[in-house]
Amino acid sequence: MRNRNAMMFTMMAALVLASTMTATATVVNLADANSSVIVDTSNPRMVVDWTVDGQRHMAEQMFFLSVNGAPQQNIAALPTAPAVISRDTNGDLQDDRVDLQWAMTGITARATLILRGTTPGSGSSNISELLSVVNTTGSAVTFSLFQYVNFDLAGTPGDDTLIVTGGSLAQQSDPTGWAAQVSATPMPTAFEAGLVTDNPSILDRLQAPVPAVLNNVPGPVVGDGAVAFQWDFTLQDGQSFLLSAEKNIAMVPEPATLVLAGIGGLMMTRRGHRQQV
Ligand SMILES: [Ca+2]
Ligand SMILES: [Ca+2]
Ligand SMILES: [Ca+2]
Repeated sequence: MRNRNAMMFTMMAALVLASTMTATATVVNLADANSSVIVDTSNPRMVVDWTVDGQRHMAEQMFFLSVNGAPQQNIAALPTAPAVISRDTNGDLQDDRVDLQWAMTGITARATLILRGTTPGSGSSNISELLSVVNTTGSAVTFSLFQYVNFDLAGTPGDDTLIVTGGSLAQQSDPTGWAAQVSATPMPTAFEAGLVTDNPSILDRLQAPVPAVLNNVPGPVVGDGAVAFQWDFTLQDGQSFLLSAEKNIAMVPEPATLVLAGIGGLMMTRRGHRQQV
């Protein structure tokens, strides 16, 4: 009888484990015109692919959240699986938007990603992101939110150049003409560009069991670069924080053209932004 109970328990445990794994292993494929994105909510690397006109450009993109000074945690590695909804918002029968929601005790984090591709061959693509954190714990909570983005343009990580300008704009370029840009609002508290081979790297520090602080190192870094932005904020009970980020990929004949255009645009919007360095 005891053996039979033990066997039943083992089978039940296996069933529970199997259903848990099914619930957490969620891969969302977004597609729009010349572009596709893979969001894997069970993978700590989360956004594991962004392909534009047949070229892969993204190695990984993650969010980390620190609550009340505790070490930051990768949102995709939280024990509770997120609610995931993907949908088609422009009637081409391909999902181009995904909404993710993670619930912790008294804290809810939501992320929305919307992919917009363009005509095949144009080399241009955009991801709009909205991220929110809501505090319903009943008391004030301090947060540090980090976004970590690791582009490997054209699938060749070693030949990229990455620079952060103005504290909220990251630009990366590849010698073949591919370029990527990340801009975020509100103004980050801190930022950092670095090589994934740095010891410790930005990701090493985000994954370490101690609170991370980004060092406002703008680069340029040449090689397999990655960038992170940090937002520190306090939410009273019932308050929420909203973050929006725009990511663009473009194929430009001269890589310098986009960088110069980006810097020109930045000069125009720089006034009023406080300096970070
Ligand atoms: Ca669609
Ligand atoms: Ca490259
Ligand atoms: Ca990289």
